[in-house]
Amino acid sequence: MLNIPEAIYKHYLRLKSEINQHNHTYYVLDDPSVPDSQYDRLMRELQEIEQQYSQLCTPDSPSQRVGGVALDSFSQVKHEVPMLSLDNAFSDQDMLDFDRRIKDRINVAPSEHLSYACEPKLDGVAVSLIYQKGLLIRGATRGDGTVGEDITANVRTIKSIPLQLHGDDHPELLEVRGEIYMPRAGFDKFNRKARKLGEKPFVNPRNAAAGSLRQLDSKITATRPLEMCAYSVGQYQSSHKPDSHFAMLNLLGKLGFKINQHMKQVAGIDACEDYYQHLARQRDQLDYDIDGIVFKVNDFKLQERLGFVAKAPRWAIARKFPAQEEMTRLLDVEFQVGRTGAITPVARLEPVFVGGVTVGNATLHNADEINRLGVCVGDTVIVRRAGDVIPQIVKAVLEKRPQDAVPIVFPERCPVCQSSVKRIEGEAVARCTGGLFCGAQTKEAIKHFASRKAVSYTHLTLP
Ligand code: D41
Repeated sequence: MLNIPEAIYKHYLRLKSEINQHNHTYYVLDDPSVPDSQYDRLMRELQEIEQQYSQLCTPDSPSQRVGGVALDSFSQVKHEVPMLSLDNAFSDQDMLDFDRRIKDRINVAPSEHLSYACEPKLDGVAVSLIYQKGLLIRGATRGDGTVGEDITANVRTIKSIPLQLHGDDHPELLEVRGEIYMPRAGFDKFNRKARKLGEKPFVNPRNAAAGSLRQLDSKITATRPLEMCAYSVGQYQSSHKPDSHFAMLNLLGKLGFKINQHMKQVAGIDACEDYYQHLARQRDQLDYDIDGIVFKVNDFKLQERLGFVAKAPRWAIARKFPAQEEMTRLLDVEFQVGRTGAITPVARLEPVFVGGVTVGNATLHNADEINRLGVCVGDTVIVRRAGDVIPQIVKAVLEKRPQDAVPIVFPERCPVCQSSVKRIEGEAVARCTGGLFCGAQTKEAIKHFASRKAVSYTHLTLP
């Protein structure tokens, strides 16, 4: 082992801190501050020094986020402080009852307004992260709340998780709890690529997050666009403890964690209802899936007095949103011809209320997707609608297949002009070969030409 000259060591620490800072602004604050090329240059420089002085290559080095050797299995870990679950509320009345029960228990007049912390309920995987003397030493899944799996190698690859707490006044021991999730953009990108390559897409972002964390090879996890948002603490040893949930989350933000930007503290259960309505309207515009809102009694002393029943705290509740996945029946499949002749199968569904709207159509993408889903006309299917993307069929419920279910046959001739349909080797899309002879292609071409995007483009390219 070589001795490190002081100047190199100092330079190394500066590089490390700069890279950590970039990861934080990019992945926690969602604010890309330096071009990728600059980031890559810093990282290469760091790695070169680590290659020469191997003692620097510790688990908290940002170079270690690419993953390491694959495991044979995950070991089990016990949660010293159990990870509780959440009770659900499905109506305004459930929320009023929740508020009333709490006030009864702590002898507060019904007319008083309790302070509640409100936050979106992210749809991902609940995890626990332990920091000793400021360093990440263990990451685990929630499991059944008492015993989970050690996924330390995988969580280290997630760039919004600090490997080292920020500042120098951090707790001796800190267990952060939060949700690891896959933002919709990353999920859609992953699935688009999988479909193009004829591979299996993920059913929804929650499965994508769970599947990515279940990888024994952390190098695979490292390629998945996962994020973590902190929502509470377990073990906590420090000279100072915030006195409310809201203050604790703000502290976690200062220590380097991502905390939800929509989190808010409000007074009284009516304000909780307003918050719920407000977020329900914003749900489609968020970058990630949420399945409801979590409301927590803000004051830690009150939380302690309230305690928990069975495995859920009395001081918290999750008010659910309409489901983003529902079952319905596939009535028919139509084949639409686009401007470039691409043929897209569109499912006609028995209308169903999903993700807050009534859905009657869903895309089936292409022939590969139809084969992969193995879906028939007449089948009961699961449709998913999240964000403003086109609803998708994610699964056929085979147990409910009727006797007269009809397999979907991809047409060999264009449904509009009868020209032959061709599929280029290695491409997922099938196309009508009719060109402008095809009525559908002509119509779409004119629509495209007249569209604002195309017109402004033409305008820009004209001399
Ligand atoms: O966003 C979430 N999924 C979320 C989950 C959240 N924002 N807060 C949560 N708070 C708790 C308690 C109140 C028990 C600390 C939770 C969960 N629990 C939770 N996630 C999975 C099981 C329980």
